[in-house]
Amino acid sequence: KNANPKIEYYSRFSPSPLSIKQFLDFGRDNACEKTSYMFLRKELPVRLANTMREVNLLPDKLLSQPSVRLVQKWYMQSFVELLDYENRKPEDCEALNDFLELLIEIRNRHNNVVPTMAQGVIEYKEKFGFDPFISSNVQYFLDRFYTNRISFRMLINQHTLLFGDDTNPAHPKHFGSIDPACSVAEVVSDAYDTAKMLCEKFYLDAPELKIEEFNMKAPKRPIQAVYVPSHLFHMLFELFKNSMRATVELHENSEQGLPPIKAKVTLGKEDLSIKISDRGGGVPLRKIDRLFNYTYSTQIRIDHGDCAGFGYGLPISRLYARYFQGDLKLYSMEGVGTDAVIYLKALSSESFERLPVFNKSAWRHYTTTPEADDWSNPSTEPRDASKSNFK
Ligand code: W6P
Repeated sequence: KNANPKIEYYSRFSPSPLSIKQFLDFGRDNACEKTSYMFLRKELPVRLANTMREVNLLPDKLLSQPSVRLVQKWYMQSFVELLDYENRKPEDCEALNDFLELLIEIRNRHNNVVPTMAQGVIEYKEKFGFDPFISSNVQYFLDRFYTNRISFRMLINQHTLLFGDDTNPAHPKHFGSIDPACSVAEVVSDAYDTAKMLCEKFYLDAPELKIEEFNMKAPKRPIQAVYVPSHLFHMLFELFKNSMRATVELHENSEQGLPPIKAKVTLGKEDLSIKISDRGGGVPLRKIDRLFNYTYSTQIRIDHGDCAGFGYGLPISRLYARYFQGDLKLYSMEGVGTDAVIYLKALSSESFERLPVFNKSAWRHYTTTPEADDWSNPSTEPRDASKSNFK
């Protein structure tokens, strides 16, 4: 099915996950461009091929949508272009320079993968309607596909930031995209400010922020993480938009003004946790899963322009958290409000990339049909005792 036998070849390798510590140590200790080149010219095709095999397992009705085809074309082109370097020696300076240029081109080519895939899901739904089996397949696939994309861009960004001549003047103490002393509360506050501006533009008001810290490891010291600040910002910005929207919409006509959003940053032995709490009225438990569902979130958008809920924000934020072995969870109490918690690993040596692997188990997810549910359905019909319940 794959026109290119190299996809088959590279997809047999599993991706090699790196920890934040490894990324950092590599960038810090006189990073070697040749080493990075040697690693990436194999690892990038491996990660692309693993994901391309999985794209091919999507249901035909989805795979045949024009936007999905377009995304497939981008992946194939990038894959083929990377193979040009299979036989170019790292001692060849020109190879190193061309490779770096290529990475930048590939990054640009893949800029719109997320909205384009979303378009594919919309096209599919318009033609064939909502199907729960396909929807759970799509969920499984997109979580893996977008995680792969996050990881792919992480690798490209590290290489281009460390070895390109556009060394980041804004952040001289960063190593590539990693800040070895990322002040978590500062990122919380930046993300809040950005969301606040957006919120004020739409609603002419925004709730205040209160930040608290609890550092179990070093009491009273500000909490720092070895992390990718842009990832953290992305997650927090998304959470603030949601919290602000809920707060403003619930309290629009109330006298007391808006209840503040509270942020609490804590550091323990194992976890660095960030909780964002709003008093926006909460979400019933039944609807919480939907907030992370791609097939669900592709329909309800537009109405609020940019302020909150532009579709894929929450599911992708959770992928960012999980990418380095953390998580993002929502705890809501309907009628009151919502706590959103981002969990990160406290130790950079434990934050390994969490990467999808294309194997038999992944394959089975796409090819087996779900069995009958083994929990009861709520039913209004009284049970007929004359008929056996054991069908
Ligand atoms: C809400 C819904 C939501 C989603 C994500 C984060 C915070 C909140 N608050 O009411």
